[in-house]
Amino acid sequence: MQKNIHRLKDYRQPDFTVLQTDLHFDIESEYTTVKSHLLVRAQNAGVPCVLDGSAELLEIKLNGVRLPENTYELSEEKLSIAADQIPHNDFVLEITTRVYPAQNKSLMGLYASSGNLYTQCEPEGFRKITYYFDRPDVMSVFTTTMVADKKHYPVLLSNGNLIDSGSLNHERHWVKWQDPFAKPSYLFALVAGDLAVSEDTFTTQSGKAVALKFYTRAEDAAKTDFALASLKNAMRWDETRFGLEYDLDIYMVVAVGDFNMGAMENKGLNIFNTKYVLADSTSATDADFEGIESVIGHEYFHNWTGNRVTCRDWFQLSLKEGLTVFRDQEFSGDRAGRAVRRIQNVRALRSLQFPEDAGPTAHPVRPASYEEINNFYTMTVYEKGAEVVRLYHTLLGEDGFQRGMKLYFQRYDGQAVTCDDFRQAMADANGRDFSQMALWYSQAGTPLLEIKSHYDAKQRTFTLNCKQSIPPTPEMAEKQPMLIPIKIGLLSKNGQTTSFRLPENSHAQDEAVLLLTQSEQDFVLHDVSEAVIPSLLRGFSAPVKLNDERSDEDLMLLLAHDSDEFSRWEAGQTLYRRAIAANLAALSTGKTVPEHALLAKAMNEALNTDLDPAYKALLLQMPSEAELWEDDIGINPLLYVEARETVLDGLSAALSDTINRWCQWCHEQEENSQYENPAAYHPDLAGVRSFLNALRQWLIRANPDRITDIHREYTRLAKNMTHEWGILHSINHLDNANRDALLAQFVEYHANNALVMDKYFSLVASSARSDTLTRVQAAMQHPAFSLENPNKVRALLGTFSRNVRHFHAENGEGYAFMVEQILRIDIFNPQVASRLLQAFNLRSKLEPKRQALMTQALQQLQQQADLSRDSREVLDKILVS
Ligand code: B3K
Ligand code: ZN
Repeated sequence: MQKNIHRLKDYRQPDFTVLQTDLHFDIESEYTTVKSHLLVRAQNAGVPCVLDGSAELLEIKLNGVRLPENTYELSEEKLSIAADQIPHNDFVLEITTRVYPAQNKSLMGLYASSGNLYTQCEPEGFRKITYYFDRPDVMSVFTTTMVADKKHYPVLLSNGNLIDSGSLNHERHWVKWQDPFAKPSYLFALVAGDLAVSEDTFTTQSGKAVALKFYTRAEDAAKTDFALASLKNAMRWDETRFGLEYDLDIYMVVAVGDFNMGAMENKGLNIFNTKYVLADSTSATDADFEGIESVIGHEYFHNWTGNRVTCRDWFQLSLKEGLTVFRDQEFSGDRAGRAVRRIQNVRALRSLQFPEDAGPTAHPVRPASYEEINNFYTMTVYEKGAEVVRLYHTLLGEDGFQRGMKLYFQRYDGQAVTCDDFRQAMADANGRDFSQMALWYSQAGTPLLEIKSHYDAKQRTFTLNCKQSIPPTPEMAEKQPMLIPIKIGLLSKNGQTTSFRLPENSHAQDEAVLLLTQSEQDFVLHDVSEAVIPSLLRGFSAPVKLNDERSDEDLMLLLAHDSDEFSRWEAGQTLYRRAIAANLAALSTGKTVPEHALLAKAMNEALNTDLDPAYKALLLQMPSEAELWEDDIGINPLLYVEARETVLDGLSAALSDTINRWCQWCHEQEENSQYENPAAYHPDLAGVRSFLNALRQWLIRANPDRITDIHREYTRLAKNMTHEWGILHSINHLDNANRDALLAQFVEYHANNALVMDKYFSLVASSARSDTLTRVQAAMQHPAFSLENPNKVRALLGTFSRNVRHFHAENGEGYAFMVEQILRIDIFNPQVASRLLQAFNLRSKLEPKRQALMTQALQQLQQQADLSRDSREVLDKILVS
């Protein structure tokens, strides 16, 4: 296949715009006929009219006249009408296509799931439905008429407001929807089927009543309460924090079990993966509830950041995604536990985005080129993009940031714009020069920050010497220094906050944001009364790696006393990292691993405090293997597993009494809680349960024979999925009949609940047991498993590919197995296949033997002549790395 690379620098304004789009869907059981009526305006004279599309074309008319076949060309992905056919004035194009939703397993365009029809158009799904200028800078108002069988498709939905409906005859009915807001085709949506609705209303701050409607299968309707409440919270929050109000009379959410990602922000008609809508505490964990709140918020916030102001082209994807992730993170933080949420976000960034930024598919927040845009819905565009938005917030403060947002909406409402426009609005609203911020959008790779400090007792100054470097990435070797805000504080040797004075100020302060703009800079803090310990990069004030020279003792002091909760937690993480590195060094040279008694003592003290239990749960989480090896080469992944596990073994044995005591405490908190139903989701009890689940892991590690108690506990607590999950997770690695019995019981009980079965599949795939691959293969035969369902694939195969021990098995069977599955999936769902393929990103950094095995497995894919563009792009990058 010939490579078709799209480049940011080649952007050109569209040759045609659409003034009005009227769509007509005639839904039959086997196929749907789509008639599109477009009022088109040429922007440039004398050019052919090129539309994107790949659907079966039945007819094309221009100004009411059928176009003869010799006046247009139809290729695999385009329809091009000859320039001499294009009238001078606005003209009408009528295009008729036929699509086959039941055969569409890519879950892009119009597809069927359990007999109902759904669409997914972002980024380029609309072209699978009809021929169109399928690019985000072509914005049009849409009407959508749908005609379908009354019995099979009683519910017919599209964007905007329902303006008309009627009966055609006994069997068929029709509806007409109108969306008053101009939008790009990627925000189009349609749903047709037999669905139940759960309703509520929301009154906006200006007093407008908005109908909220959640559509699900009838048997799931009772599980939408939490999502509905989350939506109302999100709507209120956006009014209060950002002054943004909803703009239509109706907001619909439709839940579907077959969906490629989490959810989709189509104007007025969000389509959601069931995972982010349906929940009750017997089937969803507290973390699932929190996921629902954040995704419901995310899609709602897109209504302004994405829909009202959209992207000029797909290179600007982070304009809407980074900003909207920032907004959903702030929403979750304001709802409950700011520090805990921040740490969770940083953990995800480090274990998923940092490795991406250090691997073969590394790309800037605004990519410079792509072959398949679906490959760029990444942790970099989303999560690093959100960190970049957070930088403005750190630099400007809440008020300055909000001034920037206000100007952004004033300037660009109803337009398709770029990341530069956003940056300019932030700068102009605050009279700042943010030109250096452009580098955060154009340079890939995680900056490395090195900080050394020095106290001068005579001068009473404390100097921080800061250096930055940005590693080379596949598309860019040389990098320029970026603007890095470093938030700092100082602690005395007994853990007290110590104030200081910045040279430009006359007053003392406890905290400051230092702006590093060059490769190396000294920051001198004055009036520092004693030799202090710096608390660095507070709140994770920039997405960088910090290489610091602070001693273990200093970090232990920070772990005990730092008033910044992020930095306090981070001190523990750095200590873990050092301990694991020490074990790795010992294991690689055949020595006994060290004891880490001081670390055990420090952790023990940190746990025996009155810190928030959710926070303590995070103290117990060690950095993942992916975080540990990302800068190494010649990696033997199993050694990292062992190094990490031996640290855990040592600590869990040393802390056994403390762990037991806190387990007991957690149980009491729940039993004595004020809630009528403590098993339900309550943010404070969720914190207690997350602590308990983290403790359970340590407990079973130190005392595997406690599985009998655990079994009893399971029977008592099985009415709450967070407990069920935590218990199963803690014993999932044991080669023990009890474990098998519990897992079997779990499957039997939940066999009919697709979302809970996903949990089962991920337990099977994440186990450390030696028979894991065999069990994964067996699970693929389970009636609840299907390669065509992305949730199932992610739960079983996605989880397996992150199971370091088994994916990287020494004989290469993990690699071979995954390649075999990717080959099968790629045929019908390239998006899911290419996502799985990214598990192989480590190839060039592996030690020679594993590298050879991985390469050999990947060659099988390379030989596949009709591999999808999605997988081919990723594969090529992995193989040249
Ligand atoms: N905007 C969609 C993502 C579409 C992904 C297409 N591969 C969901 C979101 O970010 O809200
Ligand atoms: Zn989004």
